Amino acid sequence: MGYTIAQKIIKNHLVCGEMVAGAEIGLKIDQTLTQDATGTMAYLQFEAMGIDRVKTELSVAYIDHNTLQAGFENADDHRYIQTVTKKHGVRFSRPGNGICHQVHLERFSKPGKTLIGSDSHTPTAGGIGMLGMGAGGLDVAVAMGGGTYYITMPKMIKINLVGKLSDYVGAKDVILEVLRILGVKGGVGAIVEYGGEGGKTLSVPQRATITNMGAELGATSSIFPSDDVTKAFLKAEGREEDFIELSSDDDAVFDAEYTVNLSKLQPLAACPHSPDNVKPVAVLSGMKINQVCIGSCTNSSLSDMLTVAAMLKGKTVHPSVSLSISPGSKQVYTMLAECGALADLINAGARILECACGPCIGMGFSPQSAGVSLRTFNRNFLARSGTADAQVYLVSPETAAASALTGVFTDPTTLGNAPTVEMPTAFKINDNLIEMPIDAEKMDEITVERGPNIKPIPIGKPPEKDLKCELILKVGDDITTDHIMPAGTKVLPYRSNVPKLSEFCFTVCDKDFPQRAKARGGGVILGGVNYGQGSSREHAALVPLYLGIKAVVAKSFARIHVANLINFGIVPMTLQNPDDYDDFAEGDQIEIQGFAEAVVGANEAILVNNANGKTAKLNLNLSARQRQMLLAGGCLNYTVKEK
Ligand code: MIC
Ligand code: SF4
Repeated sequence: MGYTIAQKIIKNHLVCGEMVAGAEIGLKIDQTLTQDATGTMAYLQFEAMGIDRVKTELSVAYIDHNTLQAGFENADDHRYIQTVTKKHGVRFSRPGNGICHQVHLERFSKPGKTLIGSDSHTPTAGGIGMLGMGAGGLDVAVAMGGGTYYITMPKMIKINLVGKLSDYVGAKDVILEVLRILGVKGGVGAIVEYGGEGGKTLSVPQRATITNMGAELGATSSIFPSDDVTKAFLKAEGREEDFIELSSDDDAVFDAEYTVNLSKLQPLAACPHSPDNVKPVAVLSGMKINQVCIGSCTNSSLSDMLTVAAMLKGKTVHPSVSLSISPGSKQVYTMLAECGALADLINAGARILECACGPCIGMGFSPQSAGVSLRTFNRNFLARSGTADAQVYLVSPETAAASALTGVFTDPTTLGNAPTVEMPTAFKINDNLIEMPIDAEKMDEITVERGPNIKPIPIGKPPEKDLKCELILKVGDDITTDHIMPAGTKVLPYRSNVPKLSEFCFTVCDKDFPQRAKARGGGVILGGVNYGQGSSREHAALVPLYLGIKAVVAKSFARIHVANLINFGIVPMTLQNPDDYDDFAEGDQIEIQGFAEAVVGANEAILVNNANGKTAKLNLNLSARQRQMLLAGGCLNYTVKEK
């Protein structure tokens, strides 16, 4: 039996475990990346492990999320990351160099290699045939120290692309179509491989748009073959030597296969408040809009920007629309400026932002009250934009530009022929904003600078025998990490200050949650299906830990979040019978009988509702390693103990 692309990479990096879907496997990680909103924690954890130098082939720290700097906090964190990385052997991408995934794709990603990043959109690198996975900061810290990265061996899903994209239909429409078919849970426990004749017609940045949003499918990763298109991209980036050819074997076996006909695709939009709530732009056409934002790690490549510039050239953004544009990297920005396209954007009335995440993570540019915002981003979760009642739609750059000009939802295919935008044969290469680390023998010369915003990390405790507490919060299906630990301008500056951050925990769902949890000394949270989807932010586990949460009981969990819960010693249990969910209400006094035993080895425990006498069977299917970690009170305790 042959192998899929991902199976080949996994096989080459397998440290332990069997390559059988559902089994835990350990992988050697070649490269890591961090961004600033998760990086501070990751490097604090790396320091706590007491390892001098990173042991990966390459580790890069990016500054791209917390760039508004409305107080000293972000600047302090940036300085901390800059100094700690210089000391320990990590390259530092300075603020102004661009969004981690875009820069990594341009300058560092390599087909056939493994990459983990403390950001859920790390599978962007799959566009170049690299196995990129999002992970919690602690897992990245362990990998930087040369430790193994553990995942559940994924199933393999194949998406056959046939045909060719029509004018004004973009890569974003491809992934929105896949989201329409599979939904936000459709990729859980799987790696999505794209292929077919249609795939060959897509450029690396287009492929990266598609693999980037595999995160929204809940997939472990997404990947394209490495072929002539990949080679041309690497050559244009001056890195032809990084090319290797990579494709799946003819007799590779997939667990599921789907076909998407690119020729038949039309412009699509993900409607509020979920990336899989997809409709054709044509049916929304005419709806009044207030804001358009173009950029983010999904759609900020040079070709995206040039397409938008060509569509706006000589025209003016509609008076009722505010348009923001954030190019993905310094490379994109410089090339836009040098060819004059930046002037076309400015002239048309676009508000040009720095090359960073910006509005995507609620860092400014929040829409007006109840405003309709069209964004080329990847997430439209409730309140992520910073405006609680905003209506955010995810669209392609083509739909965004067309609508920015008319002031209403506009199907760009009604505009006639699209401008032709060619990928350059040579990108402008200048890595002057990537700082190299100091040589190992000189590392003592570096003093790591820590601002007052950096507070100690909460540490978990081993589980109690029988847990007796309150059901402190009950939430529904598809709870995202943006519900658990919101981002945005007011909250993000505190990513290294858990006590302060805790004031915002779950406030999107229940503004009294933090006070209640503190007053009661914590308790248990009850969730629905796909609990914790979205971001890799480990703060969605760390902060509940700080507030005294001992366990989360849910119908099912999202991959990165469940790993983060275990890393911080919060026990993730599933309801054996999902219908039992209805027998429990917020505020009920509950017991989990056999709590510690379930962690030690029994796969089951009993949840008892002391308010109405009802019971529910709970499951805890974990690997031996995960059990040890929970018994130690989390990964940090466990790693230190193992050393
Ligand atoms: C996001 O898009 O939600 C983020 C911000 O990039 C997160 C990381 C974070 O919360 O810092 C992600 O995707 O993992
Ligand atoms: Fe940044 Fe948005 Fe991409 Fe997250 S999804 S890395 S916030 S641009």
